[in-house]
Order: sequence, then C-alpha cells, then structure tokens
Amino acid sequence: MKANRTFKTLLSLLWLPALALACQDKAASKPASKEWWQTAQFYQIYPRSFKDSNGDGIGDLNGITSELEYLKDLGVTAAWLSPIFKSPMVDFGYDISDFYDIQPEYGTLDDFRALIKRANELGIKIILDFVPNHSSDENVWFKKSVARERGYEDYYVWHDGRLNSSTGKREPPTNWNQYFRGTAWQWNEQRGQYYLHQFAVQQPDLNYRNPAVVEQMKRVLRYWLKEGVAGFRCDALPPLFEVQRDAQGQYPDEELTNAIEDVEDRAYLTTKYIENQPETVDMVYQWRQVLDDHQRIFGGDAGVLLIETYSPAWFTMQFYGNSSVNGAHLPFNFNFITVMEQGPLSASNVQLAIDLWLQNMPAGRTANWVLGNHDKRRAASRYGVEHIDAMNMLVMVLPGASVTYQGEELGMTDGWISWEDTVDPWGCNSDAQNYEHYTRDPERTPFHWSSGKNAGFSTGERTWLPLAADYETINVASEEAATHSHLKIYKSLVALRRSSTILQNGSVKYRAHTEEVFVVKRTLAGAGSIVYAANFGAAKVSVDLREFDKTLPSTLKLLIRSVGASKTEGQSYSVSHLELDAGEALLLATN
Ligand SMILES: *[C@@H]1O[C@H](CO)[C@@H](O)[C@H](O)[C@H]1NC(C)=O
Ligand SMILES: *[C@@H]1O[C@H](CO)[C@@H](O)[C@H](O)[C@H]1NC(C)=O
Ligand SMILES: *[C@@H]1O[C@H](CO)[C@@H](O)[C@H](O)[C@H]1NC(C)=O
Ligand SMILES: CC(=O)N[C@H]1CO[C@H](CO)[C@@H](O)[C@@H]1O
Ligand SMILES: [Ca+2]
Ligand SMILES: [Ca+2]
Repeated sequence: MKANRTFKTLLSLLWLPALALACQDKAASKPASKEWWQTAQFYQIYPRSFKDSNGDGIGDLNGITSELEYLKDLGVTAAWLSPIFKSPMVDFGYDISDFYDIQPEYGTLDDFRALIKRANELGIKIILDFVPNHSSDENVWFKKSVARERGYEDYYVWHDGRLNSSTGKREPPTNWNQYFRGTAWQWNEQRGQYYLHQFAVQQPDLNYRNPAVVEQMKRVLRYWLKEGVAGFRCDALPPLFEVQRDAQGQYPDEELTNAIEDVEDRAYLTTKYIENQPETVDMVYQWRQVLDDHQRIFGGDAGVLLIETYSPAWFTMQFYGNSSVNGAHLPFNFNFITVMEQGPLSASNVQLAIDLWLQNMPAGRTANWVLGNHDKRRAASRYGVEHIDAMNMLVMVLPGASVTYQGEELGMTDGWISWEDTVDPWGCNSDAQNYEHYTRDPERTPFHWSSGKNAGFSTGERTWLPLAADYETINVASEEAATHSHLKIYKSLVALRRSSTILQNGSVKYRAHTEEVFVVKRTLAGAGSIVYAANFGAAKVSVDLREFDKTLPSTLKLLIRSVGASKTEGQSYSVSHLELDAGEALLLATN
C-alpha cells in the first residue's frame, strides 16, 4: 500500500536529525527465558513464485516442500506463506473463495499436510496468511448474501446508495475510494444494493459488525491450527472495520486531503471512517484469545499472530495489547520501508526508523524488523544492492524478531514487466503510461534457484511472470559456490543470532554516529558485546567508535562482513580508527 499521508505528517513532526542520543531498549535485558517467536527469523514465501513442481510455470505446495531443506539450511525459524487458499486469483490469492480449502493449482489438502509433516521433521514452523477483511465474490457466502439467504443477509456491507437530488439518479452511498483506484462501492443488480469493497470489485468486504461473520472467521483460525500451523500473519488490518452507520443508516463522506489531484487515488480522500477503527484492535485481541485457547487445550508451542498494518504508531502499537489483554505477538514494523522511503538512505534515517518503533513500543513487548514484502519494491532495489548486507545485518543485530521476504537473502532486485505482461490488479486498473507507478508485479517475479532454465524455478515453457534480468548472477547456486556472497552472509547472520546470548538477551544502544555511519552495540553482562558498524555513504570514512561508547576495548574481532569488504573474519580491528569503505558493513565482537 502507499505510504499513508497522516503518517508522513507525523514523521515530519518527529524529524529530529541531529538527535544522537543512545537509546536503551525497554524490554531487553530482562532475564526471562524467551519464547520461540521473540527471537525468530521469519521468512515470507510467495508461493506462486517460489518453486514450481509440475512445470505449469506457477509455484506450488509440492515445490515448497521440496525446498524446505533450503529453509533449514538458511536457519530460519518459521516460514509464512502468502495465501494458498482456493481463489479465482484476481488478487493472487488475496481474494479467497473457500477459506477451508487449497487452491487447486497450488495442490491439495494432502499436499499441505505433507508440507507440514516435512516442516515438522526439519523443525521449521509454518504460518499461514489470514485474510480477514474480504472474501472473493465467488465465495459461497457472498453468493448467499446476494440472494439474501437466511443467515447471510448481512455477511457483507450492503447499502441502498443515495439519490442525487439534482439528477434524481442513484449514486454510491459515499465518496470512498478503494485501494486499487476508483470507488469502493459496487452495484449488485441481483440484490439491488451496493456492496463495499475496500480492495478490488471482486473482493467484497465482510461485515464484522455481524457476530456470525466474527464467529465464522474464528472457525477458520481453529481449522488451520488443527492442521498444525504455528500461527497466522493477518492481512490488511486498517480497513477491517468501517465507522458505525448513523441513526438513518448512512455513512459519512471522507474529506479531501488536497495531497493529490487524481480523484481515483485512495490518497485523494482522508481515510478517517474506513481505516484504523478501535473495533479492529479489539478483534485482534479476540483472535489472540483463539490462539491462546488452542494452546491451552491442545498444548504445544504458542501460536503466533503477526499483523499487517500500515498505520501510524498510535494505532499500530495498540495491536500489541494493553496492560490487561494480550494482542498480536508482533504487529509488523514497516519503518524500514515507510520511514526510509521518505528520504535518502542515511544513518539518521535509519535511526529515525528505529526510534519510532522502540520509543513507541509498550514496555515488555517484542520488537520486530521487516525489510520488504510482495507489495514493495525489493529491498536491494530500494536500498541499493550495495547496502543489502548492511540491511540484513541490521535487522538481525537489533533486538527481537525479523522478517525476510524471499530473495532478500540473495540480494534479488525487481524484475521489469511490460504492460502486456502486467497482471497485478493495481497495475491493470491504471494504464500503459502509468502502470509502473502502481504495479506490484516487479517484486513478485520467480525466485532464482540457479542460472539454468527459468532460473531453476520451473521446467515449463513459460512462467506466470517473466524472470528478473539478473538471475544468471544472483541465484542460490552461484551464491553457494562463491566464497563470499549475500547468501553466505545471511546464513552466518542467522546462525549467529540463533547461538548468541548477546543478540538474544542483550541490551541495545545505537546511534547515527555521523550522517553516513550507523552503529549498534548489543551487550550482555558476562558475555560481552557485539558491535555493528555500517557506512551508508558513498565515500570511505574512518570513525572513532570510542566517541560512541567509551567502554569499548581498543580492538574488536571481526565476525561477519559485507560482500565487498577487504577485511578478514577473525582478525582484530582498531576501534579508534575503524575504516569503512562506501557500503561496507561489519559485525564485530569484544571477544
Ligand atoms: C449530483 O449529480 C451532479 C451531476 O452529475 C453532480 O455534479 C453532483 O456532484 C451530484 N451530487 C452529489 C451530492 O453527488
Ligand atoms: C484493554 O483492552 C480491552 C479490550 O479492548 C479493554 O476492554 C480494556 O479497557 C483495555 N484496558 C486498558 C487498561 O486499557
Ligand atoms: C536468555 O536469558 C535467560 C534467562 O537468563 C536464559 O534462560 C536463556 O537461556 C538466555 N538465552 C540464551 C540464548 O542464552
Ligand atoms: C503485503 C501484503 O500482504 N499485501 C496484501 C495486503 O492485502 C491486499 C488485499 O488483500 C493484497 O492485495 C496485498 O497483496
Ligand atoms: Ca505448479
Ligand atoms: Ca472492512
């Protein structure tokens, strides 16, 4: 989704570039044993583009199962799969026609069970995408609702619309826009009413003010928990609830933002009444209860709830829960995407992104760090390939959990997709001149396994999206074969985080040392310190880290370095004259 305008305003207010204070993590250093998700490395799989097992050019479940060894080798704790449920694929699985079944082109329920079984054997947890806001218009619930079948009349958000007093014609109930451009209301001839769709026309919004819907969606959660999933990543939370209707059954219009002239764009209007309602927070607390109840009854590890919400901090942080109720384990922290989109890659921007999370996070909760997903330009394209190691290191040296979108470990960049090959509805709702601004296809191109046919993704004649051009050099096989590669660095990072008590339990101190150099120090009494230093600038620099922390010893031992760096692991380097090439990033240790 596009960066929210309110959030931008908030950011400009909080923009304090020169503030070089070291901050202590509130929740860290607490000597309590951690739960699995608190230090987890999550890995997002976009199933359509991960691995194709049958040559139809579309990734599938058996493909994922066949590559679970790869995830094991990466060392990740859990994989979350973008939607694998039955779907007409208008929004590539985010339009679900049966929440209880698998999309046939991805496989069967038995294939899914085989995937879970193999993942269990390898010690990898599987998390599913839960898409609560809407279903597909081909879902039987919607068909029954259109037909006003008993029990389904109010499953979706229906409205008569309003009459235009000057033309006498029927018009949509409000001026609300969907995310994918244009009105959020669609007239349904059969029912004789409009329905709300905050996303595409084929994605009608479920009505969460109907208790039957709330209960149905909890059933969905319980159903997949029984199939052995380790939790859910909940999709698109901001639009879950809309404001209550007034006494006449009407909804209010949104106001002009004056930020943009394109009347079709979501950002043309405010989203006061259609996003971030308090009832949405409470619904997440209820889902958490479903997961906790499941664990209480059936035992096993805690099921985890991850939340997708591009919302301002005041709203996002509420998802964690409050002093009396637990909410989501981890509301995704998108600051490395949203905050860093606002300006050039710089140490002060990195600091702002971290500050905005840690300073707003309620005490005792667990932080998390996300670099990308299938809605955003790939991390290596956004930050620059030369900074991908620095960013992968950063999310793993900071306290809490982190999330990798498939390909970030390789430094994969975006593909280029012609207008003819464009399939994303957001792109398709635009036109041949402007689609590149909206389309999300470039970050969804198939994963690169090798430099062979279709990058080893598929044996078929064609793939559902064309490959990115750089697959011959950026792929698993060649990065495995190289002495130094993004992939090898990524694996060392995961291994270090899994074994290091300092990274798991240590306190954190960080700052923009200069406009270019960012420094993090993790410390655990008795175990020592791990120091991260990265140069986001374009020139070589020499820094004195004693200015950052007087207690550092005169030298530090190199643990992990970015691909181009000329330093050697295991060697010691001066703390007062630490030289960093442009784009260089290091992890160093006190012993
Ligand atoms: C009523 O229709 C006219 C003519 O199409 C239009 O200009 C006007 O904005 C409409 N009024 C409302 C309240 O939508
Ligand atoms: C916590 O959230 C619950 C559920 O929304 C609410 O009823 C309760 O008042 C909140 N408690 C505090 C202390 O904010
Ligand atoms: C973190 O600290 C807790 C409590 O002191 C300890 O039980 C746990 O083993 C530590 N974690 C690691 C990885 O050392
Ligand atoms: C990152 C992500 O999951 N984005 C999805 C958010 O929800 C909409 C609608 O379900 C999808 O179109 C996005 O792909
Ligand atoms: Ca396939
Ligand atoms: Ca909704």
